[in-house]
Amino acid sequence: MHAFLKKTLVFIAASACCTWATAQKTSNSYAQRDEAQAFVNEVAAREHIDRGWLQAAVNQTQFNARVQSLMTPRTGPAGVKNWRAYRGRFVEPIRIRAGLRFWQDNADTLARAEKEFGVPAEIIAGIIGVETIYGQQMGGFSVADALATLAFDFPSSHPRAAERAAYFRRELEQFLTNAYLTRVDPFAAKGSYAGAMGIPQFMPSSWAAYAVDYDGDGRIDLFGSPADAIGSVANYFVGHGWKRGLPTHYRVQVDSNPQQLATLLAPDIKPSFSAAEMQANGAPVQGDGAANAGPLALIELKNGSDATSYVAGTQNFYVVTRYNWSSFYAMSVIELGQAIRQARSSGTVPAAEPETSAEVDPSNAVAAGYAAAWRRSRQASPAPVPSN
Ligand SMILES: [Ca+2]
Repeated sequence: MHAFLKKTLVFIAASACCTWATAQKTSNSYAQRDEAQAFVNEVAAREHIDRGWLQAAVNQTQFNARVQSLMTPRTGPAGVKNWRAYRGRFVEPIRIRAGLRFWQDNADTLARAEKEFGVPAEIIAGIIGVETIYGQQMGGFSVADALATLAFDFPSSHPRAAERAAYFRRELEQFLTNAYLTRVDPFAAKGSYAGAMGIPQFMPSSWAAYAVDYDGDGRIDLFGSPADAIGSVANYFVGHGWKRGLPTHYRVQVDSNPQQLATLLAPDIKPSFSAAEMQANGAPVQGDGAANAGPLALIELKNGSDATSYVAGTQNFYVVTRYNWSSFYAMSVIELGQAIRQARSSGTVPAAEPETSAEVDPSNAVAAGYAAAWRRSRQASPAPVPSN
């Protein structure tokens, strides 16, 4: 049966007997949804994309219940935050070995990016390792369907549902615009359930703003070109304020009283204190950090029932969190990159057997997906949300 006729018949049959909600369940297409058609009218009015093409593309998008479910906040008590457990999922032998290979295969490009953008190779390698294990796990969701689902059916139980839906409508518009302008089939793109794509898991807006052709073949390919991924990650960091030569963090000794600690933790991951102010609040920064000129943040890394770890994060630590607004995420990126660099310089390759089952345990895959989702939801939002 012709697809349009089939959809129409399903729609009519459902409307005849039941509510609209039933019709939604019967047909997953957005072709008859008011929100989707309003989106077409709104985007077409901006005239950077042909209306007929846009209409056809939006009409082909389908609701994906799994995308909606994965984005739905879980109920129940939050688990105890544990930095060491989180770290163990990312700074582990499988990722370090894959990172060594990636660095070896792309050493010239990483060195060029470090020189041109000022972003260390180990930070770039850390990001790409945490995101996709160097392109091994780029996601299998239809990006068009995922973005349409989150634009038109964002889970209403989310505390910022309206804001998030608006964000995903903008991402859907950008995704379709990118596809239209580059003449690619929007339904060929696969990615995370939040619509992040390729080796560095870029959202469409990041792709449009920061992706670069870094292998010089005249096109940007974040799915197939490690060089384009490397240049794009470095450019993303520069675009978010990366400072060449500045460490991401320093060691800090914390002897603060509860009031001082509350003062230092109030701005969360936003660098807000001079080294002198840190010291005055009972948290002297160690080593070179004592002479750091820029603002610092006291980064709290809870370890379950064990003693909390702290570091003094710089502007560059904050920039890493622009990829994912989470101190756990940023520290994992930094420490994975360090582990790869150390293995590379010492020639010590970690054992093949992982210490954890991060790569085979589906619950960890979901957790990693959540980390990515939080990144997306935080990336576009200035509203403060708790970090890990
Ligand atoms: Ca390229």
